[in-house]
Amino acid sequence: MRTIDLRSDTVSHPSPAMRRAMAEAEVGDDGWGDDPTVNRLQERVADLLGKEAAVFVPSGTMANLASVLAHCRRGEEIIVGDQSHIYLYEYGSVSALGGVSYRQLPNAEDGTLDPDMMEDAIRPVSPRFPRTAVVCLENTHNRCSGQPLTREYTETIASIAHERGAALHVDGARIFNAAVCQGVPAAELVRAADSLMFCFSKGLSCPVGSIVCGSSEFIATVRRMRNSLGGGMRQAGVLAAAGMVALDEMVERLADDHSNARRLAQGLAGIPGILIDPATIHTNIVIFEVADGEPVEFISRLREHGVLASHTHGSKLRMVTHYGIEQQDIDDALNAVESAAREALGVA
Ligand code: TLP
Repeated sequence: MRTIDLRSDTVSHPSPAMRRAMAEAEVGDDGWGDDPTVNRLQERVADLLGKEAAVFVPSGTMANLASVLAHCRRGEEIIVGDQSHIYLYEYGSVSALGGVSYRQLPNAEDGTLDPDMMEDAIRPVSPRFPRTAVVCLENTHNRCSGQPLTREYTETIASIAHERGAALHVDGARIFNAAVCQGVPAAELVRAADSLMFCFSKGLSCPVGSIVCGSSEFIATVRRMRNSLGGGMRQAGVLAAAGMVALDEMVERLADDHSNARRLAQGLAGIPGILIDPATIHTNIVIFEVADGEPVEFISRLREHGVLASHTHGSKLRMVTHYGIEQQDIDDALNAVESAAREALGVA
């Protein structure tokens, strides 16, 4: 039985064209700035996202951490959503390693932060208060069912932040999902942001790598931070080559992941014992609840039926569509959920 792995889009494998490009990549020592493929990828991405410069980093976690460290000095503060990846899943690294504190605001179900609350939360300049150095948004929002943020919303938050002396960073791990689903170029979505990162290793299906974009001065600092975190790489062109292919062939196909996610959500909504509002699913992340069920137990039952899902929090489970998952896999996954629900919940 084939396993249908919907735990994350991080489980996606590189395409045949990526593997070929990786094998043939022109490389050099990136520590010396000599890797031509890394350099080409950085220039291409900066151009594509409408920023002056970009730097290739090993992971999304390091991309966010190096960005925050570049924006903040010790004792300063960042504003994050209480459901954000930076706050929940990045090991407290900005405070552990940077002496930076987190100020959390509640994320609405659509992944936004309330602009008025945000305005109040940015501290006035005072010798007593920590300086609020940066506000962080997440687009799409992982814990909020992959909800995309609009260009207008991002601009509103940016203008409040800038007026009060704070920068705006976008954790755009899945920014191309947000762009494709709204039919807006990614550059438009982040025009107002001072910095952003996105991941090559999620929906874009590369084996490794993320990238940070911003002004040339900011990126020079991020590069130093990356290196100080041990993230400097040598012949990283083998990884950047996959990123180049991803930009050519993996962006537009995200629309297939979105329609598979909608099909999954609609199917789940029809299964007794499963709770989900399919209208909230716009990109590739599907979060649902198992009524009266033990989510962890439900996940092991699903595994017996050949489907892998992940537990997010409370009674919530997550399934993520990605390259390699076809419409038939979605239909098979729905059959598996139906069987697991019947067994686990005693639903007829
Ligand atoms: N998200 C992963 C992990 O939490 C395991 C996932 O499966 O969704 N920002 C956002 C919004 C993310 O979703 C992730 C990873 C990251 C940052 C961090 O990227 P990596 O895993 O490359 O460090």
